Amino acid sequence: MDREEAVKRLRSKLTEKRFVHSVGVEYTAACMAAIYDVDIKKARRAGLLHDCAKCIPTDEKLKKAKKLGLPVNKWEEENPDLLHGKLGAYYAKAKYGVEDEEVLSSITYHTTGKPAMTMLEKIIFVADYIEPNRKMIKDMAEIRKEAFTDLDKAVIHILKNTLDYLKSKDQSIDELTEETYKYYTEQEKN
Ligand code: DGI
Ligand code: FE
Ligand code: FE
Repeated sequence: MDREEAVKRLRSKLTEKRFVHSVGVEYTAACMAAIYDVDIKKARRAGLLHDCAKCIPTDEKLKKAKKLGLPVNKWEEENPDLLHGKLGAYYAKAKYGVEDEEVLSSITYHTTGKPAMTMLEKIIFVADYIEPNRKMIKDMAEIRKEAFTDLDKAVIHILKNTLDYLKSKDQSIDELTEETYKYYTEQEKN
């Protein structure tokens, strides 16, 4: 599917705000791909589509994931919005014709990250957080600079701030978010 067609479909599935965010991630990921020698087309496609399942109502996310036979863990059961990555990858393939496995996995893991991410997976994880339409939350200016100078540092910084935020709100934390943080902080020491 070409971009125009994907955009048309995406517009009908997302709120205006979420669509604008998605295009922001598309272009931010493209810039980062240029810096880090990653395929720009793949970065754009993953960035554009990463939240394609975000606007499905929460309870429907859980129903659809189960119906499709996607694995649902206890954190996702408790907080089905976490499923928009897995569901997004499913729709990217089924409805937007994405076949590239790395694009699909970048969509799957864009919220939690995962240990040993590929460059593209890291780029989508970071671009999602820093794209220009995002609010200036804590450390944003610093994280934006790290994104273009030291990608792993940006990954760790984002995970740290996300974990702090979730803990301050007493929200349950997906094991994978915690594992990703551990993996990258351990790795930084070596
Ligand atoms: O979909 P976006 O808003 O663009 O960004 P996202 O997919 O990174 O989702 C952001 C939200 O996900 C934010 O409110 C923090 C939350 N989040 C990230 N990791 C976890 C999490 N929420 C819970 N409960 N547990 C997590 O491990
Ligand atoms: Fe998301
Ligand atoms: Fe997003």
